[in-house]
Amino acid sequence: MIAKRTGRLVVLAAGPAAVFLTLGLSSPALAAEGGKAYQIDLAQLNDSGSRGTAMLSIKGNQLTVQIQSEGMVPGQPSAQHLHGSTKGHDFQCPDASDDTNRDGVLSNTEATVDYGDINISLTTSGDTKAASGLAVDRMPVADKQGKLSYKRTITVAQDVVDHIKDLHIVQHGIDRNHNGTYDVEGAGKSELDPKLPQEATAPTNCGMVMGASVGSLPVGGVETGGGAPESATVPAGAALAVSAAAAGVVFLARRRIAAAGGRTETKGAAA
Ligand SMILES: [Cu+2]
Repeated sequence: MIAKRTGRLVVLAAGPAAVFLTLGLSSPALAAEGGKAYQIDLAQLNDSGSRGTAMLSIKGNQLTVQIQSEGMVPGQPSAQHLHGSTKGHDFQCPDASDDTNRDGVLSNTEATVDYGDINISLTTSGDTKAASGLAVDRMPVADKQGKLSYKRTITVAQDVVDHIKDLHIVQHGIDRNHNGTYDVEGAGKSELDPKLPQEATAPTNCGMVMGASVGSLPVGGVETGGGAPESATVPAGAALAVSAAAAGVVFLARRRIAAAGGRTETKGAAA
């Protein structure tokens, strides 16, 4: 029975790892160093067409945020934040039904009902306080292809470490009228700051820590084929704490795959 369960874990782990390889995010081989890593898939809001993958890696009180997204507005800065609560409130990513005034644009204010207030502003430099949420001069800019890459390590408070799985990444900035820039013709002024177009502050994507709501499977950094993060969590401590026997089975199962070209493991994986 253990073999069956192991098979599933191996299958589950293949997806996220593949995504990371595709997007080129470096995997933080944190397992051996006592850290944790959490993957986030960013899904579009406002029919923006943007998508991406992110990873939150924690070691002590150092949080490294990596984001790779595409389908962003080319050449424009994207305000981006960790939204949510570290006090136990369960926020989540919104959907189109949160456009409560039915104007066709999901504004930040409307979406906040679901994804919560800004907890950390993911700026490129300077402070990361919530108050810097609209510091667009310190936000990453998408390239001509609409791709955005971000990586920064910041020191966070213990409540963030403890509740990292309760936070979500949100990137902002849409191009409603498809003219390649943020302007008021697209969707009027922002409800947050009338000096900014709504297009600059409306959310373009959102992502929650994968598996956070269902309890993460501590697959652990055991022979993960390059150390890419498994499903949601790669808790090093847990990897060691999870029965060494189970970890051994994962290891052995994978060796068996390698040895038998997958044939031996097929039965377990399909069960
Ligand atoms: Cu935000």
